[in-house]
Amino acid sequence: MKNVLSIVALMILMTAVPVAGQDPVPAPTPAEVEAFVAAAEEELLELWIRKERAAWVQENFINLDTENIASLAYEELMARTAALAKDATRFTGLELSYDLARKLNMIKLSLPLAAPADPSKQSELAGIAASLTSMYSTGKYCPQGDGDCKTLGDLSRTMAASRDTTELLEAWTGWRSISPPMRGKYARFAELGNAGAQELGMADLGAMWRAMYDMPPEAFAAELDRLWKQVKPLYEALHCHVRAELAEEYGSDLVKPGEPIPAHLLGNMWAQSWLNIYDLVMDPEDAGADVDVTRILRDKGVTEIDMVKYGEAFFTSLGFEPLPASFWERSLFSKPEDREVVCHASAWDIDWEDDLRIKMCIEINEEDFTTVHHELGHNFYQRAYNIQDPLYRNSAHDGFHEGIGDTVALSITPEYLVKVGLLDALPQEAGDRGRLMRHALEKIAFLPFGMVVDQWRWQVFSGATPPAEFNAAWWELREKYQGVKPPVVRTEADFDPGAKYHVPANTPYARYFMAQILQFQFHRALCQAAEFEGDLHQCSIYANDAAGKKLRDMLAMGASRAWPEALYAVAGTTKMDGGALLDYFAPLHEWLNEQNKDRTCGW
Ligand code: X8Z
Ligand code: ZN
Repeated sequence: MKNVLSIVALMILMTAVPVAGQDPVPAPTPAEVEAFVAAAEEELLELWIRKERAAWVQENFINLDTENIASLAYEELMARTAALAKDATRFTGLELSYDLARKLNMIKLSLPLAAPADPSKQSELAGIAASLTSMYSTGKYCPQGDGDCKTLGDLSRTMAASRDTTELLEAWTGWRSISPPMRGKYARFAELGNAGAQELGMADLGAMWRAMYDMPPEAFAAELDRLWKQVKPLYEALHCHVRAELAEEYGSDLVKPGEPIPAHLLGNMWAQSWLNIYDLVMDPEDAGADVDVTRILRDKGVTEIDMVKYGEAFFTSLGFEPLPASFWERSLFSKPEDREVVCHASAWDIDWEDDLRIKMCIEINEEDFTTVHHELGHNFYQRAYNIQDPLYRNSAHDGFHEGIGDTVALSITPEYLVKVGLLDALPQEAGDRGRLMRHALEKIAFLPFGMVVDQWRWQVFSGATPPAEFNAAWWELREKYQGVKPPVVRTEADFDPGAKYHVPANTPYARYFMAQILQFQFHRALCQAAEFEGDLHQCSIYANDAAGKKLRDMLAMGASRAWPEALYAVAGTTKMDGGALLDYFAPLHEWLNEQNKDRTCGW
């Protein structure tokens, strides 16, 4: 500390030393830094709100004009953010309070994209960003030209329900017909985004994303590797079992032992959740009490809005205030027939205070019931931290934001369903392997995909993967991490990463991997606070005051402290750890190992 002080004192002295013919430039005072940060926060807040309104309209009414308006708002925000971040370098080396130093750093990292100073490049970059989102969201597969076109929703329903490999293959390749036109734009996007990040002193845009975690970028990459290694044996056990069951269904000519699984057979467009092939991988005799939430919702006649009401009621049972009336008036819950919208689910806080909304094309099924809770988790987090200064109105890190609603959804147990009247009585059968398997197909299957998306983008942004290798690099990673392979030959005429929302939308993805790990840590800690005794997967924190208070306190911290402190507040540890997830799935893991004992696993 002493050294730092003397270096700082020296620097202040040096800047104040008069140079012949020049006026001395006095070092900024702490009061000046404070005034700079306050003004920056005020300005940014206004620009965030303006950009958010424009984006809301664009995503609810996609057309050329709304795209233009949204692009302009984003351009302005990017330009001012970069200018403020550069201006803030004047204060580098000064001894500052914790909050001032933290906020100055946050200005630089407040967006997932940085624009270069050149205004023509700023507008080009904002324009590409807006058009990529629109291309994805209006993308359709039109087998006979323009006539009978299929949306992502249509194709996803085929991926989920069909067991006909010809149909599955057509849906899979059909959706990927939307992304080749994005390829050139994406290459330029990476170039411009990198230039912007470099002007802010980062190695590239990927390094800028990795700098958002209160640790050096390299340490963050190592953290992810560490966590992935921790949970990988469970993924491999699930993969092994699922591959064997798929070989039973489709034959071992198509699903070969010891090889990656063809990606069109897993019930999901990106093979990121395998919930939809539950019936193929779990025999009813092995399942025990299997609670099929999709069937329950449909049998009970639950509507889209009812699903959201159940979600809200869970949060209010934990002591959160109900959602404001404006949430119900302004949200989008169902896919409109008359216009193009971004159907990919999202949560909004338009005024950074309490103008909360979700935008989602809800379908009545278990996956969307979980997603409703996921989105509401964002909204309740947003409102909890609205007491903070603008730069602190964010989650501890982005994995926290993604993990809160999922944590709550882990408490959707059979006991909970009985309590809220969705289930008439607890199932009679012993054991609940079926429910654990459903969760594993959603959450364990997801883990390697959660790694792949940003491993790919980091390589692209660093230049390790040039445009000529975009698609090959994508499939190398998909095979390495997920053990899946494309069902037909792919070439560099394809651009398969562009067929996943977060790539054209430029949403970082490592957050979802971390959320899968963190939600089990949160769940275990909150169940401990609730003094629950028993298997972790049977715990529900519904209506528990102690768990609710713990959760509310952490959410209210926002981004005001480094994330390990927020984690400590809820889980009593400063490290992300896959142990809770392994704990939760331990009974299933054991069963999978038993099933796999005479099988050859791996790929
Ligand atoms: O994008 C989402 C949310 C919105 S933040 C619906 N998720 C990822 C995805 O769909 O790929 C949630 C799980 C992973
Ligand atoms: Zn989310």
